[in-house]
Amino acid sequence: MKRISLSRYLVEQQRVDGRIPPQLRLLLEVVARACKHISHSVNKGALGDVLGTASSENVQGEVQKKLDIIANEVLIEANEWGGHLAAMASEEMEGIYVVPNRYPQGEYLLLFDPLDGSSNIDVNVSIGTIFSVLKMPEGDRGVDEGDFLQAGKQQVAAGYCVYGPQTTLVLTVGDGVAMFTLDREQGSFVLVQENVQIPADTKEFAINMSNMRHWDAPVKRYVDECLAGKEGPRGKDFNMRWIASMVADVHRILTRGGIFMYPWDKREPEKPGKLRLMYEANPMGWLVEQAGGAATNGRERILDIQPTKLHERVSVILGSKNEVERVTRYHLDPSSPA
Ligand code: P6P
Repeated sequence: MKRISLSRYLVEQQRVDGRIPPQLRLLLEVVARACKHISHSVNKGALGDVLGTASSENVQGEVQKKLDIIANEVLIEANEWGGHLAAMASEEMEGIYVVPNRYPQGEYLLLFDPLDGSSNIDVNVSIGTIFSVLKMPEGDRGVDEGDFLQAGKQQVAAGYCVYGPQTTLVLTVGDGVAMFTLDREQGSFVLVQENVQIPADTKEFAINMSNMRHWDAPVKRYVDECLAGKEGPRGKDFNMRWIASMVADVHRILTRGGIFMYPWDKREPEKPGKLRLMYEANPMGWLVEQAGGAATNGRERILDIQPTKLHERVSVILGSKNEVERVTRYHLDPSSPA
C-alpha cells in the first residue's frame, strides 16, 4: 500500500471519487492539524503543566481536566478560522458555538469530544479525540441547536485520533475506513491502512465488569455465556479487555475485532446509557459499520436514532457483527437460544 499523506489521500478522495467536496477536505485537514496540536500537548504530560484538574465542571457535571479544556480550545480556535463551518458542538460545552463573521454561512457542522477518556490522562493511558461532521440543513437562516439534531446516518465524515504509543487518526467519509499514523519527523499523518475490516466473530469482549449487578438481563446473559467458556453454550473461551477510553477500545476492535458494550444499567435508570449519542456513539458507530461491523443500542441501529437533544445519552453495543447481532437478539427475543 502506498505510504501517502492524509492530505494527498483526501485530495484523491476529492478528485478520484468526487466523494468529498473541497470544503469538506479542508475542514478535515483543519481537524487533523488540531489533533496534531493536541497530541503534542498530551505527550508533554507533567512537563507541560497540563495534567490534573481544572477548577471547573462540564455540562455532564464531570470535573474537567486541564487537557479537556486545552483540547476544546484548540479545536474551536482551529476551526473558527480554517474550516467551512457554520457551528460546532462539544461534549465540553453546554450549547453550540456559532462561528462568527461567516458570510456566506458555512455549510458544515462539527461535533466533537475533544479528549475522550480523560480519567486516563494522569495515569498515562491512551486517550483520544472523537469527531463527527454533518451538513448544515438547506436554507440560509442562521444556525441553531436544532440543526445538529440529525440521525447518525446523515454524517458526511467521522473519525477519531488516538493518543497512544502512536498517534493515529482513523477516518471515514463513507468509502470505508482508513488509518493514518503521525510521523513526527515529517509532522504529517501517513496512511498505514485502508479498507479496515472487523472480523465478524470474536473471542474478546469489552465491558466494565464492576457494573455487573446493575445490568439488564440480556447483557448479563451474554456476558455469563462468554464467562462459561468452552464448557458453556458458546463452546469457546473468551478474553476480556476494558481500557475505559472508548477511543482505545474501539481502535482495538477496528484492528483485531471484539465487542464493546456500555449498556443501560439501573444505577441511573432514567438515562438510556452513559455514552453520548452525537459525538461518541454516532461517529464510532459509523466507523464500525464502514469496517463491516455493527452498532446498536441493544434494540435498534444507533445510526437510525433520531436525537432529541445535543447531549443525549445512549446505550452502546458495537463491534464484530455476529456478536452485536447476538446481544441485540437477546434484547429483542429473550427466549432465543444461544
Ligand atoms: P467507566 C470515558 O470517560 C468514557 O466516556 C469512555 O471513553 C469510556 O468507554 C467510558 O467512559 C468509561 O466509563 O464507567 O468504565 O469509567
